[in-house]
Amino acid sequence: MKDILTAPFMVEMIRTTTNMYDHGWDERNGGNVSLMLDEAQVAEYLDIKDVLRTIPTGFIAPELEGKYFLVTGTGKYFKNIQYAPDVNLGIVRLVDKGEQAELLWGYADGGKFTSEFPAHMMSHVARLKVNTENRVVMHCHPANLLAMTYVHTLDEKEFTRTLWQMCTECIVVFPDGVNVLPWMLCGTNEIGEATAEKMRTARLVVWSQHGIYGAGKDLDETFGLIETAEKGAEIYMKIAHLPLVNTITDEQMHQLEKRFDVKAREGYLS
Ligand code: 2HA
Ligand code: ZN
Repeated sequence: MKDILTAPFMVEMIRTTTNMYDHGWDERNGGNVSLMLDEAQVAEYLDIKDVLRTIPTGFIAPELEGKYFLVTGTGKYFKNIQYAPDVNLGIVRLVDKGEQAELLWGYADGGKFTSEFPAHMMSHVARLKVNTENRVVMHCHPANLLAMTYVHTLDEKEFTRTLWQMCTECIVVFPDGVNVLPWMLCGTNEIGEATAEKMRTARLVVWSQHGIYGAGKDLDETFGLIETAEKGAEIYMKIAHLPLVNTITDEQMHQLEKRFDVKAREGYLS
């Protein structure tokens, strides 16, 4: 059996979460990431019949029965993942229609997966229906996106249009735009279901006064998605209090659609 700490998915997870911490997106125990793995991928490094513990999930997700996930641990700090991956991360397999998670590796201090596990798993279900290649759900607390939810309308079309106008790349990177949830209690099945519902139409979902969720096919792409939205929000927070003299017009947005072969969310451009 090969050493799991050398697995490309593990190396990438450690690098990405460290990078997220370095960006200031994951203070203390803020943020959580889940990466779907193939059984064959896992079996190269672990005896998949060797279940260390079984942990109830508190939700039902039959679509994810038998699926494997590498997930950050509850109460754990992204800052520490690189130094103790087996304490701060875990690999689980969902069984019993998703009601139980079998721990195959990690959470070595007796811990378990993130408190936002429902939002992650329900979002995986929603995104897999749109794109079978989706493997990653990522949550974090980038300061400018968060700040924006205090001073900008939470109307999804307006929020999206503002971000698109802040840097040329935004519409190219997230043509589906950004969906927005009002403040809700985190860690619950309710916010999980609401997030998943929003994930049906966009890969980015803002949690007002809390943070953001992103979904994508790999860690790099999902990180880049959030990074681009956060850059847009950063520009907005730099200019929102100043007189606006120039912007990117809808006509220019249409040029970007053509040039980069993307289609903006229906009805969002004039
Ligand atoms: O796990 O970010 O939303 C810490 C959080 C909860
Ligand atoms: Zn959070």
